[in-house]
Amino acid sequence: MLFFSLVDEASFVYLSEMIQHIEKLREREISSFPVVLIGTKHDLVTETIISKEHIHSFMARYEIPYYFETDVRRGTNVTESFVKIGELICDSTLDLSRKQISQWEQSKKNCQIM
Ligand SMILES: Nc1nc2c(ncn2[C@@H]2O[C@H](COP(=O)(O)OP(=O)(O)O)[C@@H](O)[C@H]2O)c(=O)[nH]1
Ligand SMILES: [Mg+2]
Repeated sequence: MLFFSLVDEASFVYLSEMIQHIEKLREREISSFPVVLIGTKHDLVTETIISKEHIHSFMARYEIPYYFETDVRRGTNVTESFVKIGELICDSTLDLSRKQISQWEQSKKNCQIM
């Protein structure tokens, strides 16, 4: 889960550094590495500090399909964010086990019985 504060531009800038760690994991062929982007403290936003365009271009650049704006005072989108990352983790675990099964099936074909 990648968090930044909607009222702190530096926290959004820092995401570009953080995402590099995820990019390294993605290079290891973990195709569906689960990531959810979260803008926190939505209730404190009085003026736009981080524009929607910046958020969307970050998501597009790093292929992050899910974004939530949370407000812990009201509890807005808190459960939703955790449910979504949970779903993505389940999906990617299933993907990985399917991949492993198919690799195993492949390797069986190369098996020679002497
Ligand atoms: N109003 C409001 N305050 C928040 C929210 N999230 C965190 N805070 C407050 O911000 C302060 C720091 O909280 P923390 O969870 O460490 O968030 P961080 O600032 O992102 O590190 C605490 O006083 C929290 O009560 C939010 O969504 N809305
Ligand atoms: Mg803190």
